[in-house]
Amino acid sequence: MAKVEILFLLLTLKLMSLQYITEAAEHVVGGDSAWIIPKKNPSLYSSFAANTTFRVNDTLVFNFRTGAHNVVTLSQKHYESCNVTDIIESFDTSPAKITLNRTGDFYFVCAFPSHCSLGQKLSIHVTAGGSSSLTPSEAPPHSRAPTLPAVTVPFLLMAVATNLLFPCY
Ligand SMILES: [Cu+2]
Repeated sequence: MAKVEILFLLLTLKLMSLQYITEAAEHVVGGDSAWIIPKKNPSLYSSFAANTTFRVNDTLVFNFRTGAHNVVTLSQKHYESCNVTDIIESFDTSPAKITLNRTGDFYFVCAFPSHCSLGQKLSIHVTAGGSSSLTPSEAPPHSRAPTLPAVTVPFLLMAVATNLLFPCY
């Protein structure tokens, strides 16, 4: 009886870890500082970008005072020069939740006058989704959560069975 319980527990734990790996993450831009002019810490957003791994289908959350700031996406060229006359997309209501729907670079700034040049800007690089332990060739492009359990459950059962066959007697 104990073995059945252990098996159930192991299976549950492995499925939970699997779900954790494939689930898209939500990144709060700037953490507790939110989306502001980073006067006290000019490198706030560049360090946030450097210390975070962004994957396809992850979401960026910009928290700010609606009407005092906004979030717009720009081309790289306009991002570098804080040129907010050629906006790709604009998000004016907080919290602005933006899903990273592709790999590559994204450029966000606040379009309020001089906020971008005062450091309210964020550039990120988005990599392909999935577990970091898989190389790109091992990870099929459509291996998102709905299909992955069907493929891996037999494998997990084998792994659990192996655990039971070779216990520490
Ligand atoms: Cu602003």
